[in-house]
Amino acid sequence: MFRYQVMPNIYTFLATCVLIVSPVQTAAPVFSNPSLGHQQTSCFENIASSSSIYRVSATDADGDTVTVAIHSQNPSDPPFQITKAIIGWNLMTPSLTTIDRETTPTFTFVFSATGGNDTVQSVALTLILTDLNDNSPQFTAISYSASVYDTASAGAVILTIQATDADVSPSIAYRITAGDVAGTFSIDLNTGELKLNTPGNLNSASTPTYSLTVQASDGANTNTTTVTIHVLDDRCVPQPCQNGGTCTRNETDFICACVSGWIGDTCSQDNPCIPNLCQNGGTCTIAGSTYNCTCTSGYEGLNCTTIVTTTTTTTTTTAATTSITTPKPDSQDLVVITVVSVTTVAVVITVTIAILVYIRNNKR
Ligand SMILES: [Ca+2]
Ligand SMILES: [Ca+2]
Ligand SMILES: [Ca+2]
Repeated sequence: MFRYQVMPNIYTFLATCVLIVSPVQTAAPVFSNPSLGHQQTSCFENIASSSSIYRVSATDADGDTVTVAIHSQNPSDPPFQITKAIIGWNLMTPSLTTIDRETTPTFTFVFSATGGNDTVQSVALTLILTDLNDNSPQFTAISYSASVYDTASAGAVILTIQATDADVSPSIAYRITAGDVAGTFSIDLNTGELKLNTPGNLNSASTPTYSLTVQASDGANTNTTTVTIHVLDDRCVPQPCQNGGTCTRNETDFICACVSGWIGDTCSQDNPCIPNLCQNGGTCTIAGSTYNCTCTSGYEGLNCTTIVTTTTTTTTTTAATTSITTPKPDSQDLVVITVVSVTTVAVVITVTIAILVYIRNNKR
């Protein structure tokens, strides 16, 4: 409170002035677009660059000039633009490239508005790109290959060919466009299952391979691939396995699984081990067209029927022991043995002569 005395001699004027000092009150800009509850917009992908796709609106109650900018963009690339329009501001697509839904299906923006000394940010705006059918179907392999036996039945699925499409909800149709003049094969329009259509056409000798061209179409765009089909001779037809054997085929050969009692590549050979002729627990082993027995302990012989005796074993052991323990006679021993032997022979001869003389004398 201040008092000023202007004319003290004439009259006293008491003026009371009340000064209230307060900050200047200005209104901040307000966004009307986007606003809470209205935070989504859309546009087609591939729209021309620098196209206006959304109107941003913000006002300032003070009448200050409002400037709008993109505060943030996610993802940040490619960068969108914003330009002043007669009314409001236009969000513009990037100037150097078109936007692709398959690369970035959505963008999110936050705008800023500056009026006077105030700057505010808008609520987030989501831009959704609307799909266009701008991609061709892509096969899951560069080419395909499969085999079919010449005995396969009609309708047999040889392989399934698949293609994908980057666009939303693609509907892909499959067709054979080349390589099947006789209609030997067919392909399911929707699933891509390649099937045998006419089995009678298959001949591994005359037509060992087919090369088909298969097309995938999304209604607007197409792509093709090559499918090679190898026709195989079914080695199990006619049945090569005899005597109830089961045939299993592969691409170049067959294998027979024989029933009990039969062996050989085609189960035509009698199994010499069935019945097992090895007695007393002996093990039978096939040896060509005959067999060998591996006997259990205590048995021997072709069929393990001979009992290995203990005597035989003892004798053998004794002989072996003798052979090992008896020392060889040295030269002195040999002289003694020789003298004894000569003496013995002399005595025998003398006795023999005496007996012969006695017999002769008695005969007389
Ligand atoms: Ca696209
Ligand atoms: Ca698309
Ligand atoms: Ca497509």
